[in-house]
Amino acid sequence: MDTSKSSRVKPGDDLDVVIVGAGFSGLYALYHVREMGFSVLGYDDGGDVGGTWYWNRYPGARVDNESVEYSFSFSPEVEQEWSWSERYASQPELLRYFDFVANKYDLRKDFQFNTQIKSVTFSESTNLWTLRTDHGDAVSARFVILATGILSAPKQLDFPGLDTFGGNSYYTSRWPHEPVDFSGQGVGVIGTGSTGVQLIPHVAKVARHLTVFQRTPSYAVPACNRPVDPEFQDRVKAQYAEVRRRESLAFQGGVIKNDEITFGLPQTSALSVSAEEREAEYERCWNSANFTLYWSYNDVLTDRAANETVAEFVRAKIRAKVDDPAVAELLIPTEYAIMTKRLCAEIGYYETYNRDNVSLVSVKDTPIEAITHTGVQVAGRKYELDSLIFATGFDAMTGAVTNIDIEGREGRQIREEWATHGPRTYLGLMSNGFPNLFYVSGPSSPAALFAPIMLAEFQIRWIVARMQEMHSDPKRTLEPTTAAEQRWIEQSKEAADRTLLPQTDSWYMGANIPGKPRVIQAYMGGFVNYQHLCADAVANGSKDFV
Ligand code: N01
Repeated sequence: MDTSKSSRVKPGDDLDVVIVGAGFSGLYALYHVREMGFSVLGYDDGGDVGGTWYWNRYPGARVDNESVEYSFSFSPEVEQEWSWSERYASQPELLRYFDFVANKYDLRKDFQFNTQIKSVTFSESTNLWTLRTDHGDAVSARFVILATGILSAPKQLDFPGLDTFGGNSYYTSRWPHEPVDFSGQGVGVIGTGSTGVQLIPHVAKVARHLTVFQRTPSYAVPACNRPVDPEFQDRVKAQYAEVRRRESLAFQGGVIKNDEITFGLPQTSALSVSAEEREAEYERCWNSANFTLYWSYNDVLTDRAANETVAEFVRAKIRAKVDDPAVAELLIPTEYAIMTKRLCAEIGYYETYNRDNVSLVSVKDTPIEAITHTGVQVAGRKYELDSLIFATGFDAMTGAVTNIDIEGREGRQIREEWATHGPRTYLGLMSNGFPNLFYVSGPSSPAALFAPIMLAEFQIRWIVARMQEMHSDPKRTLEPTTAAEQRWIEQSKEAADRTLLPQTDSWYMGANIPGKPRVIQAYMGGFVNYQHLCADAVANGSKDFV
């Protein structure tokens, strides 16, 4: 592979492409765009590559997709040269991986770090976008790729007295780079989603006392992490292209059960088998890989009764792990279907509540009243804390886009257009009124519900192919019609309505952010379908695009 290609950028040049974000999407976008001969610059407000893994460096952070799948497929060299040490890579190992790829292809030289893009404005006279940074400078480009991530804009908090806390405050999504030592401290954690579930056992081991403030309990299953079996890794490497091919044909990503690579959906209903057979299957899933319950039976995400059989299985597991029955009941979700919020992968999470130095405070019926100078106040009681950790989630899917002032044709603003009825995109890739501006893992794409890196690679290839088609004619622009957009919104809703997801308040539905329109934020029709639809969109170009 020729790594010497560099973009042809000189100061003041109009660029072909600007990429926002240096996570896995931005890295591959820059690589691919550069390979195709476009001039390109990338920006990231982080200090280095890594995106989500640059920011979320809290203790216990690790991916919950198999490492051998959560990796780039574009480079057979990287596939062969890199070896994973853990089945579900930890955040430090993931950063080492992205560093390895960035070095191998010299990607950093075309990224500007510690730079936030504040506004992106389209000129109808030049057909160029102007991007302004928080340093006050600007750059112009014909194409913009927003590789800004689905879970990168932290949820804004409005606890009364938030700024009055006199101890140390930590946000998991902006964790310090230097080690944090909680030993001897009274620590509070707000939030028990995937992040809290990973973090809490680590803090409990060192804190003098840990108080967990839980509003909604999560369903968490064993992470089933372990060192990668070298023989298994060799087997994957020997057939990587085939593994990726089969994964791309799977509905919602691949499944590796007990180091067996299996893809595809189960054909059996949970309600069609005996209770004993079902229990045995759930037990096998429970012990094999973190998310295999999703693939146990074909109706666990679509039929409430089938779903309830999984939920009851997990509830019994939680009861068995937690010594104090009253604490166990607080930790057991009863009000929503399992897997309609993202399932959490845990390592020692439930056992943490058996420790003498850990207490659980439910803030469901009695919300946090205030953050005070000395701690947190709930139902009139003051919890004194030295440190307070916020694991409170993200303005998922749309937040990273709407945080930028994006102005398209006729002064149209993305933030305003999405404020009332939710995001409007075609295929999660583009929006009407915003020509030549592309999203990777954008709102209403299968992101969040499919192997993230594979989806990003697919979308970036689609985007770059469109840019190539337009390259020879500088006047050409591309944007979807409003009709195509509307059809996509309806298709995404129909796909979601076939599942139980819309019944639960989750970030999939935008429901974790007060005031955000409650609509499905992701396409649930499966990746195979999605690939066909993206191909059809091109074939129907004259119909779906302006
Ligand atoms: O965020 P979340 P997350 N008062 O939104 C609580 C991915 N991820 O960062 O549910 C009190 O899930 C909130 O309570 P409630 C993964 O896709 C992956 O944990 O709104 N509590 C909830 O408990 C995941 O789904 C990995 O009632 C408040 C928590 O904060 C996604 O990121 C690891 C509150 C937020 O949970 C997001 O996970 C980590 C308030 N005012 C993350 N506001 C892996 O790969 C919020 N909360 C393993």
